Amino acid sequence: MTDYEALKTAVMRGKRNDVTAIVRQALEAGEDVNLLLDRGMIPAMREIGDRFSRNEAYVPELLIAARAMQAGMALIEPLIADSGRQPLGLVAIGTVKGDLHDIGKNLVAIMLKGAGYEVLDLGVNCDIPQYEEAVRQGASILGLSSLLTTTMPYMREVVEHFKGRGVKIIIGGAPTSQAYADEIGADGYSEDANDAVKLVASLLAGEQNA
Ligand code: B1M
Repeated sequence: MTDYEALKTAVMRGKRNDVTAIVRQALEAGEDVNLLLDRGMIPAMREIGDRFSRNEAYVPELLIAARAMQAGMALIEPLIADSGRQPLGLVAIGTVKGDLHDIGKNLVAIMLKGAGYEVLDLGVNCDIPQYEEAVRQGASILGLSSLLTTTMPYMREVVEHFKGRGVKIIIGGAPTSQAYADEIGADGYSEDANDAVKLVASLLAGEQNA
């Protein structure tokens, strides 16, 4: 049985080797990947963020926690993503211009791959020409992630840019919401990575029925 508290502490303290060891051991024991994320790794990032808000942690601590989180995710990704099935559709996802947060976006990409979608990961600090290129390569859904209130407005610019083009745009990230998606005219919002998979499935099903 995995010690989720130890996993959470290891991520928060940026103990990459400890995170790798705990996740590896858990996976070998057949632990549910979602439990590792939901009880250990994601709460760790939330808590380090709360400490940052209270000036009890600083950017370097966020950074080393993020690296430890990514080390754990690197072990999890192949298990979820490599299904070898025929892709269900092409989805592009990127963190919007000005924003460098990529852990949530990476998680959404991993879950989408695991659900059988082909994913074009556009990375961070993604501008309209990059989303354009993804559409040129055949993406019918663009996923926009933002973690900063200062980068959210760029989502509106992307939505407006693609208006009337038949490209579906979904948004997510902590400061965003369904209300914000409605306000800027996005086709959907999801709160977390699992929800994003359901949203993509329903949008693509809608396209097929149209
Ligand atoms: Co930054 N940061 N950060 N940070 N950081 C936050 C976001 C912050 C809330 C911390 C705080 O003050 N409590 C705050 C934003 C405040 C605001 O705008 N209101 C903040 C700040 C201020 C900053 C800087 C400005 C700090 C500075 O330099 N003074 C700076 C900005 C840099 C930039 O982007 N230009 C900065 C920098 C950084 C680091 C580089 C150090 C690092 C990022 C490393 C990396 O990503 N590789 C970092 C981190 C780690 C965080 C926190 C602690 C953790 C974010 C995270 O990874 N969460 C964060 C605090 C917090 O979130 N509580 C914070 C875990 C992840 C799994 O969750 O990303 O929410 P999340 O993703 C979820 C959902 O939101 C959703 O699904 C995911 C999985 O369930 N989701 C989607 C996300 N994208 C989606 C897209 C979808 C659908 C769902 O469809 C397309």
